[in-house]
Amino acid sequence: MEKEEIRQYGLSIGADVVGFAAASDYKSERTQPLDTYLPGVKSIVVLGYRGNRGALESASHRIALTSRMGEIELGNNNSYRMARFIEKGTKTKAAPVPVSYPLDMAPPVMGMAGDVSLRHAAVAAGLGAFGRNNLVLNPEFGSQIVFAGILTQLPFASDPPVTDNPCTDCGLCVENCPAGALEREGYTDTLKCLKTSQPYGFIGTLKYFSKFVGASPDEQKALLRDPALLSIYQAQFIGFQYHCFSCIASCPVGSGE
Ligand code: B12
Ligand code: SF4
Ligand code: SF4
Repeated sequence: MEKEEIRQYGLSIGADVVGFAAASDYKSERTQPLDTYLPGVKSIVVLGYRGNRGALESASHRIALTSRMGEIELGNNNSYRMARFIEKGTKTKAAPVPVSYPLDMAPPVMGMAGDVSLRHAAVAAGLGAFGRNNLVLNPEFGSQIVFAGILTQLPFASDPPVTDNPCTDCGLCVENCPAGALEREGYTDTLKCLKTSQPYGFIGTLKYFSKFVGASPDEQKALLRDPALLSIYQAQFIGFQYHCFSCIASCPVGSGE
């Protein structure tokens, strides 16, 4: 099976960009070697899905989140389909990587790294370069793009890297981050980002229940009527709940402006 057959299949099922990385070119210090997940792995097929600009710029985080959930669902669904396509067509093994969740929640990772870093995979597959917002900027879509990956045993060489970084270093992402999580270049303060972007995620849930445990019976009754509990409940069945997309939305690259 040739690269082009896989690329065309990826585009036909809804990916906006498709790239290839040789497993030896995947370099991410904080994640495990790729053969931990697929023995005999030789390459990663990386697919990118652009978000809806209107959703991203919406004043409602629920609208923005709906686009993100679509990207994640389409991404996971298509990675499964792509792995089937490769396995059927080549009699080799292929394994889809989660677009977002599930994550390893045991120490030392504790949900702070994926099994495969899809940003590093996207860079190795020639789909973009790291910008000042620590996201990977695709030359066409900027950082308004979510990545998915499929580990394969096919010996593909990497696609040519993006050598002209689309990031202009304008600093808008840093200025517009409400958490101040991007102040230090090349580093995202993950705790600051998490508290702002997922206020009803794990940290918010822990805060709510810690308050509940220490409260008087009357305070507990009031806490049970707190809208925060409903938001926590909603986040559980959605799977997560992003309230902030500023480091993507504020970036002019790929915005069409
Ligand atoms: C865990 C996670 C988070 C955590 C921790 C983030 C982190 N520091 O890694 C939290 C919850 C904070 C988070 C936040 C966000 N995330 Co997130 N997240 C992930 C996840 C699941 C794993 C990331 C991972 O493995 N990190 C650990 C290792 C790889 O990071 P690291 O080696 O320390 O690298 C960091 C720095 O060192 C730096 N870096 C590393 N190498 C280099 C090289 C250069 C040149 C530079 C400048 C920087 C740099 O970049 C990283 C940023 O902290 C990935 C999906 C996946 N499986 O890859 C999505 C992912 C990274 N997230 C994504 C997005 C979009 C977001 C948010 C915008 C949330 C939102 N509202 O959508 C914010 C952005 C925060 C930001 N600007 O950095 C996208 C990024 C897409 C893109 N175009 O780059 C991903 C790839 C999901 C996807 N499938 O597309 N995320
Ligand atoms: S907002 Fe400006 S500095 Fe930030 S990633 Fe985009 S181009 Fe780079
Ligand atoms: S998602 Fe929001 S809080 Fe997190 S780094 Fe981006 S702008 Fe900052």
